[in-house]
Amino acid sequence: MSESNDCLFCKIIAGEVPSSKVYEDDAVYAFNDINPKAKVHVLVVPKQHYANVAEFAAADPAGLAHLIEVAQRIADDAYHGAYRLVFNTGLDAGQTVFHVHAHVMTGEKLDE
Ligand code: D5M
Repeated sequence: MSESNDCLFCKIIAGEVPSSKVYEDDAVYAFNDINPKAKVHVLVVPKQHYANVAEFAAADPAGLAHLIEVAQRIADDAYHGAYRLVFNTGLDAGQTVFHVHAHVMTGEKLDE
């Protein structure tokens, strides 16, 4: 479960595909979304490969809490702690990369 051969985000974490890194520690990697939907739009991903947030939560709840803590810190730095956190789950919800990722959208007042 640690890495999936054909996973884009596993390749980004491994440095095999370039990315604009925002933050990294032993458990998570954060980088700017290539197609930003807000002034600051960062993807935060666990280094372990899980297909979606439910799978991640079931396997590693503390890891999910840590990922959210990292998202909070990014928003604290970018825009006084105000942010939108989105986990698209499933094709019909717009998930295109099946390695769980939090979209952290912040840096400005967001549309409602
Ligand atoms: O979100 C997948 C997101 O991943 C989408 O917002 C584009 C982004 N993306 C795709 N490729 C890259 C690279 N190479 N760098 C940075 N961001 C990328 P989803 O919720 O699955 O639709």
